Amino acid sequence: MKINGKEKDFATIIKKKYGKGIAKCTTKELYDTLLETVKELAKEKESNEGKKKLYYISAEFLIGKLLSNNLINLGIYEEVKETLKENGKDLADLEEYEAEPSLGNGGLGRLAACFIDSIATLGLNGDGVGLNYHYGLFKQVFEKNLQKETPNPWITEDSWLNKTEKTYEVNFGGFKVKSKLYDIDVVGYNNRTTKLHLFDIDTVDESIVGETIDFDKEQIEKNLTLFLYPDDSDDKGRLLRVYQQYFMVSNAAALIIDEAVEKGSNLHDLADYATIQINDTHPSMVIPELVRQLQEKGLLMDEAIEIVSKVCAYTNHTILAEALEKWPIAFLDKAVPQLMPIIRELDNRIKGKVKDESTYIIKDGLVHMAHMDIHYGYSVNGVAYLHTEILKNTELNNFYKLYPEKFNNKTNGITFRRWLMECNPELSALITELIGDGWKKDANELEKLGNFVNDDDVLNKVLDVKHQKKVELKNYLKATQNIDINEDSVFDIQVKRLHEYKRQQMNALYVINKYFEIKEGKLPKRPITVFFGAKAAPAYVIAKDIIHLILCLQQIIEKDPKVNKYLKVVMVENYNVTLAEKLIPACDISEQISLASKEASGTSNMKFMLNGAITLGTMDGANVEIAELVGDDNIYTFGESSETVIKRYEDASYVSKDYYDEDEDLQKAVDFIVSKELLKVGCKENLERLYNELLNKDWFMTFPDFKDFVETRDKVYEDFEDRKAWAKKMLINISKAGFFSSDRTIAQYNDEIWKLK
Ligand code: Z15
Repeated sequence: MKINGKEKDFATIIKKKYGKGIAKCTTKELYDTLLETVKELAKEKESNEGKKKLYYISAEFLIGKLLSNNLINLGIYEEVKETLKENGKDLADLEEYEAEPSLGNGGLGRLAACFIDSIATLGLNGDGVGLNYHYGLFKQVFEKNLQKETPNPWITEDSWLNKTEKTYEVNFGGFKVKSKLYDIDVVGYNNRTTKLHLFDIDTVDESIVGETIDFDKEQIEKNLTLFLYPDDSDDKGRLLRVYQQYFMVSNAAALIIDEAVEKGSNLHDLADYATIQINDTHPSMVIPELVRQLQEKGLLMDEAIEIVSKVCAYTNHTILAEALEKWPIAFLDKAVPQLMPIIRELDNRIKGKVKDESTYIIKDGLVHMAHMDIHYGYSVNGVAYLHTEILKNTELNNFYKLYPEKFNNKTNGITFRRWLMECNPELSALITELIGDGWKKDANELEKLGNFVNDDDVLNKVLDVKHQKKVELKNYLKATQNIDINEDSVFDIQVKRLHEYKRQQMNALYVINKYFEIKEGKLPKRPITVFFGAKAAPAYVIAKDIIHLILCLQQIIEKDPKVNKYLKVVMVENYNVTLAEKLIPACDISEQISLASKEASGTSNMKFMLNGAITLGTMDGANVEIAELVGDDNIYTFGESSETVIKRYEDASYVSKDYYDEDEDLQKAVDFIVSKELLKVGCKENLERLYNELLNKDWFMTFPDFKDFVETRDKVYEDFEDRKAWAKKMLINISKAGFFSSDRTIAQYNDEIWKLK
């Protein structure tokens, strides 16, 4: 590898630094040195310095560990791995040593991370802007079959953060703070870099955090960037969150103005220098804040608003009402009083010209952030075809009627560097052996794999790779969580945040049903391992009850000698990006079972498909596009359509009890939640609450889909036994995954929204 133009090898660097060979170094010494080396290498790479720049503002960037990812993108992964191996060291140990920065909750945060990887790789002039949370998301531990949350520090002395000199003053109601900017260099797979800007303040006090994640919410100077708000698609809204969001966007706006002026902007032409992508409503206050800062620089309100409307674009990631932020005026008056007059002005202008009151920004004492984004942004996009259609025709129909030209779709994508090359080098090597390595730069080339669907030798190799990844997962879970797994069982996996709309509870009902079948002597042809991985928001009671149910089932089935040979439930602890990278390549069946219309896109569905898992899913989110691409023979879909579901909500006609009364198997499964057996290992309060919730409400309609789910899933297990036919499905899925590269998504954002050179 080259550093500052000179050829240097890792062994020489180590020798110079520690006066000893690689073999004699500790993991920490090796890791620190590689970190430094990669940082230096990243600095040498060029970034795009074009006139117009994209600022992707997001409250979350779930970047995951960075060492191996950076080595791959720098093109020195193999070289480093080999050098370590020659000296009796394993890169995997260094990977384990690295702390995972959990600066995101789930899909939305991980999407932002994939996007900056693709922005760098495509060589676009675009940066990420967010917050430097000291603890990120909580660490999940299980105790007595319940989720406990503990703090998860990730910033070590030598981290990927580079301290910069940038600092801004941010005013809150009654006090002000000084920001500090930390940058992470994002290395593209193409000799290009870009930056992730994470703002922080010096006064944050980690010592106010104890064993739990509770802390004094009042002392803003001390806690502003301590934690990532741990809710996902279920925003309960809190004052601290407003402080965080304003801190983020005020810094972002100042940075944007600074950089534009530095490049020669007179601010009247700001739209030629900057475009902002607002990631969900969390950064929406950037609209009034940018107006405010432009006024401070001497622009008049009219022009400031006009400019901001040419700069800001909004992405919607959900139709769940509780995730569309609406802040009480009182919150904003207290935290950011300087913004309220501007927001009122923005609202009055709409009230002056738009009749449809449902689109107003301020209603009943609440500020509707998405409404502000749509009126004052130049683009509104959804994240999958179906999702965008639902926005246009249902959820945001009143806005669509006002501004049809603003609405567009950008189906999500994932970076194949992390989600194939890094997590599955074996499959990557097989693909390259078959079609060359053009797919690494152009994911559409994966289509060429279609030529091998009748090649028995290739099909066997595909199965071999899958088997190897299953063995690796088995060993990893044994070493890290002391879990025993049968690698010859079918690996059926549902990993994602715990939310009722994602319906982990329906998966659990399936497990109960299977448990009964086995007890009655109806044995599956092959043992089944059902994996779950999920964190629940700490305040989301029912979600935690569902975790409790799954952990209780795990225990009961484990202890049942009649059943445990055929069925195993594994709820992995602390599901995160690192675990995703181990689970996904090992998966046979990808569970994507959200209630149709509710999952905006999903992105794990794409990662699983890319790694040769077959989807068992509803016609929801991006599953619809997966089905379209692979065809009916290569995906298993079930359940009611989004139209049926939407209608059912509209006429409020759903009564869960009716389904329960009709279906004996369903009844048995639901009743088991409060059976003697379960109450022996679980908590009465949690289990009864969950039981009642399902029986009396079942808001996400698991009962109507239950029968179809059971039948379809059983068919999947049956089909799995025809190994050749299954391998063919796997290969077709991999070959059709190219569309889901985030390089494609980002190219579309650029062509149709940002228009950067
Ligand atoms: C989140 O992870 C998503 C949406 C949200 O509104 C929030 Cl607050 C968090 C997810 C969607 O649930 C998922 O379907 C989508 O794939 C992902 O964003 C990225 O668009």
